[in-house]
Amino acid sequence: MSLQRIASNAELGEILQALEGDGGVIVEGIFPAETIATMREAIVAAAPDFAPGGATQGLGQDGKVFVGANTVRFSSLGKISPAFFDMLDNPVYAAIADAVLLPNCGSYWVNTGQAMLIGPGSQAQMLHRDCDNWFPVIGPLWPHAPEVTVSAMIALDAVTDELGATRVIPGSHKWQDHADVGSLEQTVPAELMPGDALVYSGKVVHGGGANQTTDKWRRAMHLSFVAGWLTPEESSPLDYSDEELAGRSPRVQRLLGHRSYDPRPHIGGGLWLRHVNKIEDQLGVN
Ligand SMILES: O=C(O)CCC(=O)C(=O)O
Ligand SMILES: [Fe+2]
Repeated sequence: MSLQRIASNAELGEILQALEGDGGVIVEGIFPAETIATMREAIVAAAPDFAPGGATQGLGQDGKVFVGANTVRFSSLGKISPAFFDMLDNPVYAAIADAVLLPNCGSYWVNTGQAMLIGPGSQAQMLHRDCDNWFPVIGPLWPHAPEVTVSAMIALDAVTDELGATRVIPGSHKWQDHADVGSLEQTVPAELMPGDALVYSGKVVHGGGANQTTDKWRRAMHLSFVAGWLTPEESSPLDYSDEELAGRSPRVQRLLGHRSYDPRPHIGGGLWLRHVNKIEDQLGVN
């Protein structure tokens, strides 16, 4: 069993079918080389400002590790490079996220835009499902829970098995028993070239791999979205001012919490309303 690799210019339906079938798909060349090179340079330059193991989020118990002692993580990537805003407007990832999330969720926003750098000698991350951030909603509905989050692990350098490629258990998004997160033996590595992304369901079991090298870093970034009626991991609305986002697209403004949640055409209320007068601005209509 391995993950399917599909070129980013393939039919959207082909990508969605692989994502639906396996819970994850590698989309090759989804982000342009220049964007990735710019983002990589900015992330490498910023990384020394962040302590390894700092972003533990209080997670990981019983010897299980969520953010390893030699893993560097940081967010607010638009602060270090505007290339991040371009990534939010990436048409292929936008089309995938729209297809997966809009039918269940109304509009969605950024959950993570985060550098995830796994250092030499790091052990594998505990296996988990990203949707468990919102366990009180997901748990009782499992296995019929809606998709509320979709993620992309994006390579900034070549990401190999040896360096700690994300490991996925294909098909685990359909397992009946939510408590079952399988074992490392059931996982396959999502090896990526720069600009490739592992796009995966919030329901699929996965985890960062062990970095088996003594001197090389796994350089990747995580860009994930969540239903606009759920609280994201990252507080993007506080991280960016209206001025910083003034020239950005309505999509980018909404993704970073500077426009309101819009349930239409689904049932639901307008949430996260802004202090603006025009109703179309409040609800994020272009
Ligand atoms: O670093 C990785 O490869 C995976 C990280 C991850 O899945 C997470 O933190 O939710
Ligand atoms: Fe994860």
